[in-house]
Amino acid sequence: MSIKQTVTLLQSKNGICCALQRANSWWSGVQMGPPDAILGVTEAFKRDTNPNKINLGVGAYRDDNGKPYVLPSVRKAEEKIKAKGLDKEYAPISGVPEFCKRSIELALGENSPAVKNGLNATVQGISGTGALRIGGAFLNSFFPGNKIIYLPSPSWGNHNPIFKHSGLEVKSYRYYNPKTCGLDVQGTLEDISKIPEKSIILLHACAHNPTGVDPNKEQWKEISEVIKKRNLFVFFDMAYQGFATGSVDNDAFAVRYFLEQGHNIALAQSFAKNMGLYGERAGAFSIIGSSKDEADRIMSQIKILIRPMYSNPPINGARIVAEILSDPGLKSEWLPEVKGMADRIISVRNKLKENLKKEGSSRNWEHITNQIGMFCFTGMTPEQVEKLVKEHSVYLTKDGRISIAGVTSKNVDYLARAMHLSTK
Ligand code: CBA
Repeated sequence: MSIKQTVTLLQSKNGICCALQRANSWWSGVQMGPPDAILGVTEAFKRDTNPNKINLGVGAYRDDNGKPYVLPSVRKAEEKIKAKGLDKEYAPISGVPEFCKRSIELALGENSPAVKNGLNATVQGISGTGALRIGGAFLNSFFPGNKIIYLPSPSWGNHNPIFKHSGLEVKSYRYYNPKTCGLDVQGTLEDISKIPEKSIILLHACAHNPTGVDPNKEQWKEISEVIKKRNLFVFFDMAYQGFATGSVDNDAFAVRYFLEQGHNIALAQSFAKNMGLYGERAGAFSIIGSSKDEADRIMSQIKILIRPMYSNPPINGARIVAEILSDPGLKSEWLPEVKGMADRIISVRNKLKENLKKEGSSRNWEHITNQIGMFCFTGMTPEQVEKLVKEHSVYLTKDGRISIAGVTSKNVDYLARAMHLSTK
């Protein structure tokens, strides 16, 4: 065998060539990053071999058998779209037009004066995350006040990186009271009243993530008042319309009320949860301007921002949403499906609380049923969370948040026992 042949053999057998390349790599300075605080939980769950394991990390709805749920209205919409034999051409930069129209109508209501007068600049986003990111880019380029966004404390873990990545400065205001596991309304109002005028404030429209704590209508009114006094610009994140109360209209209360009160808002929407379109990445970003002409100018600039980021969005999920929202028959099938998901979550909250009592837990678990939406912020300490994960294979985020949507009538007993054993 010649030397050349031997080297080739060694290269292919032992990967020597690769080893040499690695030693001289451009990337030897790249450090290993930490796993994502939420999606990393799913990775750890998948590695666990315990047959009783439960994944309550990511906010993804499961049916009562713990299986992902594809909504029947979505299946029907897919059939109808297939029958149309549509092409696969690019969408416009701003997305599928019917999707954008129907999304903003769902958020603001079909009779919304803002929609009727064409005050909205609405574009399709890569689900809720992409919609927030477009919003961040627009605000960073054009917001005429302080380029600081104030987030509730705590907020969804991805808000901070999204807005930092957009170039905005990120600060926070008090929101959650760990003593009551409820809203710190005094703290919220006090902190907002101290935010420098002409800054940006982010509000979760409903089903606050991670706390499951929403202001009631009166509290929303107080929040609107103080925000108006401080002349702040409101960015609503509405990732769970329908998931909190089961009604898409009730859940849009805050957004609609703020508009009525004269706030000019930005809005990020997601159809991941309320249509179960997680991987389809269908979302929308809107700015409500003060005239049609202003909305047109805003739209032109948002398109200029989108074009170098991803050119134009994916069409499939947007077509499904448009089909459901524009067909009255399909829409009337979808609405009870959303309510069904919200109701299952509410019933499982009750079961979990009852079972904790049955297990003999002396802790106050009232917040499990007082909180709303996909998540329960349990109030468990990091040590208790670690116990739950290590000793019982119940996976959740380190802050003690559990996705109630992953609890079922089959695993609720096991979960209650595990929570009791980890917290007593
Ligand atoms: N805003 C909020 C408040 C959210 O909770 C989420 C999803 C999004 C974005 C926006 P999407 O881009 O998929 O439309 O959602 N948050 C999670 O449910 C999860 O999907 C969660 O478990 O926190 C995530 O990506 O972290």
